[in-house]
Amino acid sequence: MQKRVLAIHDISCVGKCSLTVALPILSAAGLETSVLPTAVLSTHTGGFTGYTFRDLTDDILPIAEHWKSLDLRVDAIYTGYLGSARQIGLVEQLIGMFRRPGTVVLNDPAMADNGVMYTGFDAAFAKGMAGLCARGDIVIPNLTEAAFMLGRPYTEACGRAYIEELLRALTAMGPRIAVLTGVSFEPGKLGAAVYDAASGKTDYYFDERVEGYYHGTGDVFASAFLAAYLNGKTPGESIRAAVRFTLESIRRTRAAGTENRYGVDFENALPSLIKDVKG
Ligand code: PXL
Repeated sequence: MQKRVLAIHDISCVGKCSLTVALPILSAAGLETSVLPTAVLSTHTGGFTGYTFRDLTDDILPIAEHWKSLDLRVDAIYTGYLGSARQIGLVEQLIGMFRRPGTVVLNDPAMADNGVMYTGFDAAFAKGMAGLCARGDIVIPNLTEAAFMLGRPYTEACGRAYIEELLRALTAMGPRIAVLTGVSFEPGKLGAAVYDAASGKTDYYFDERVEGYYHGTGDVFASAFLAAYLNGKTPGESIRAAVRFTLESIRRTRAAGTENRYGVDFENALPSLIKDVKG
């Protein structure tokens, strides 16, 4: 039977990220994707000013209660950018309503990058987000988000020992699988690491590093990881598919010379992702 994912992120109307990335990627991978928008913004908050922001916190429970009346079943719950600190507790409540044995709860604590919190978030939000991620099955932070959730200073230096200790500390919070993005052990190479506490296995996948900051790539990566994982790929295979897909999207964007803040051309990389996750 076709799997259903419930994706809980904002809708940034322009500037590809969050739901405008998660929905097409998961759908293309054969997954039915239901959405719960946490907020509607005219653009995302990175690299734009003057954006509108409609907070949908008060809609979360009424939406969840309607779904409950339909006896809606979900195979995975995927959370990303949340619109307010109050949403954290409400999303936890919603997960409690829809989680059954076997439901995969994946949390991307989309709140920070390059050592700084995104506009509008603070240390208290990071603490709340850590509480949400502690209850999930899979957590996918970048190095900044991982450090902030664990209450540690952010450091760019990341040797193998540091990464593996961070992965273990993340799974010690609760989730079975921790994925770290933005991992690099040598110049010119960038990738991801994954640790599965159930098997005790750590996997890495590295590819070419493209210089520059490409907006929305955390969401592209996490959506591709989930697409691969729910299609039966192992955690190691899923980070490989996600790194390759993110890199191809970035390469296409660089070649086209598009402004980074509008997001990456993941659409034209979808055929390769499908080959990787369905193959
Ligand atoms: O991709 C992360 C993200 C999602 N949603 C909104 C954002 C950001 C990052 O800045 O601003 C609204």
